[in-house]
Amino acid sequence: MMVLSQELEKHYTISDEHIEQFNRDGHILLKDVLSKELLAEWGPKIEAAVARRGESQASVPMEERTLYDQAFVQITNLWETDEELIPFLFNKCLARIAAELMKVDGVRMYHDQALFKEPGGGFTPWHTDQRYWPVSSDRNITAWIPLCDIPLEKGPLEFCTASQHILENRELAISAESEDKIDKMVKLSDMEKSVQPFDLGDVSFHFGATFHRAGPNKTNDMRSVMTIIYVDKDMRMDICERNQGDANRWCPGCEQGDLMASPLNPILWEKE
Ligand SMILES: O=C(O)CCC(=O)C(=O)O
Repeated sequence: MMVLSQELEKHYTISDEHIEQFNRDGHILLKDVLSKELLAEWGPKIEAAVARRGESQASVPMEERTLYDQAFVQITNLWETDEELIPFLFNKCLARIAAELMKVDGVRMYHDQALFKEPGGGFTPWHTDQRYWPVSSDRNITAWIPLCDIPLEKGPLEFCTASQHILENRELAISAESEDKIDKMVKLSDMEKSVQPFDLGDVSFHFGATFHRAGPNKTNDMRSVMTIIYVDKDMRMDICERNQGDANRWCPGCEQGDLMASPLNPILWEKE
């Protein structure tokens, strides 16, 4: 039996079919990537860090919040504030999967974020992530890591399959407008919407360019999810007005055209 700390370094084998599916559909759900035992160890540590940093956001009553803040308590870069989480957040296992799915030789940390949808929390509007990010290529990816089982009524991630190439509506910020316009676009297109429950241990990956959303949390329990966002290790900065805030925050000191290699963007896995 594998020692738990070794599991974070393990090689989870993905097949050529997985890679093809991911690059065709723009998303993939991989089963049993992390063990329930490992998540039983790390989940409570992440939850404790989120409770410490998310207190003020969570204390505002749901009906007084913006649509965005109803969707989740969002706590970013736990690795910077909670050093004990670094072994989990910098793990080689997920970083290697991210690199292999994107067909690149290595990946860097862009940032991490906890996305906890509270009991009664609202839906996450349709959007693309890349709208916010100062990236010069499409080789950027999110690992969405549930810390609990997520049945359909708890708001699992939903994707518009093969939408990573659609240009329409991709500039929209997360809002009622993005939900409305993208929903209409998806319904009028022949693209499929994909949503499925997650079991603890499953991890999904999506390109930053893929349209996605999540339903509300209709249960009485927290939908606790950790995410890690990776970019190709050779990613260069492409800064514009829309992503200047993210560029300053996640890649301090990097200018237009620079390698995305600030002290906040260590390489987490690369081919030997
Ligand atoms: O967790 C959610 O509700 C949305 C997640 C998301 O948009 C993302 O991870 O890119």
